[in-house]
Amino acid sequence: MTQPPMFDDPLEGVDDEIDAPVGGDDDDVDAFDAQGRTMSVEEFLADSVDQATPEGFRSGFVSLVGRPNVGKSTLLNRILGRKVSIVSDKPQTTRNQIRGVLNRPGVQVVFVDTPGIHKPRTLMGQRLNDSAIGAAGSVDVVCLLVDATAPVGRGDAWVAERVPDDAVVIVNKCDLVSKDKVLSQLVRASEFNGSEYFPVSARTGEGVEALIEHLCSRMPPGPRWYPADMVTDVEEAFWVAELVREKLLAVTRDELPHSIACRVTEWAWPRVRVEILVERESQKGIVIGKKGAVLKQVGVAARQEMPEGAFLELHVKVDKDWQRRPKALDRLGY
Ligand SMILES: Nc1nc2c(ncn2[C@@H]2O[C@H](COP(=O)(O)OP(=O)(O)OP(=O)(O)O)[C@@H](O)[C@H]2O)c(=O)[nH]1
Ligand SMILES: [Mg+2]
Repeated sequence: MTQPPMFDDPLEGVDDEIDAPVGGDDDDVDAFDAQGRTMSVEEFLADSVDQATPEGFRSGFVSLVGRPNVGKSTLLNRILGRKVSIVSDKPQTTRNQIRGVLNRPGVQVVFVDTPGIHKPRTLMGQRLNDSAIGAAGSVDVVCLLVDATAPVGRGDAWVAERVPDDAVVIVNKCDLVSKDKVLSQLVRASEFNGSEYFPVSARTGEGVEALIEHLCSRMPPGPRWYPADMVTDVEEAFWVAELVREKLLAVTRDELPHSIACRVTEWAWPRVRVEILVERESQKGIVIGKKGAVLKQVGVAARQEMPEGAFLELHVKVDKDWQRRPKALDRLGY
């Protein structure tokens, strides 16, 4: 589950020390294009050349939507058996539509992981919501996830109002609660638009195969959108920046996780330079840590999930209030 899916034949690395400079520099290197922005399903379809549908082949798009932290990304990774979307216990981890491809005999399902839908407080929050709601409108099946451990409430209902009647309602994290609790959550969730209800655990995999089989059965006739060996279309540079952000989310708390953005500013494999943006000067020190300890820990953890030999350079930079600035968000692909 931890191997990044998209690196082919990584070159032998020359350095095995991680370089985690403590001082953020202020040079304004613009990250190159290959990251951040992921196409919406509509854009993808508009961009695709017409493809022939092999006799009897079926395919389609399935989006995973729900409030933040319900386990959408964990479920996507579980379905694919590969990690293609980062996960954390902080809300709003996912900030883009992330596509992952499942191939089964005679059928291809393109899953779309989406940002958690929430009450936005910043322009970024608004954009994340728009992106997630957009992904609920342009796919063959919408999966609405709710958390088995939290009260099914107004936030879930708000999301449910925005999904089609034939959505699949998924109660996730069933490993954490009793069977009775699962039942009562299913009853609560049955108030939502839903054609089917699945209790699952994305963590243990329980119930996931039944869900996959159901989703495969709902795919209409269609072409193979992606080659059979492709698990995701996420770009390498985007993925490395995401990995760094995931490791940062694991060690930060309160408002800081929301204030962090990562982007690759240089890719000369095996040397990769990732810039970590924070919103305020005071946050810079926290991300760097005492004598660079936090940055170093983050770099080591991220590198463990990259091909061997990667040389990661992490830099921290203040980009004041980037979450509220349209241009900054555009640049980051949010
Ligand atoms: N015990 C348990 N924990 C889970 C399960 N699914 C997800 N989690 C945990 O729930 C937290 C949130 O998981 P994510 O997959 O990041 O949730 P998300 O819905 O993608 O969140 P956003 O991207 O922020 O919207 C993480 O700590 C996961 O490890 C599950 O089935 N069981
Ligand atoms: Mg997520």
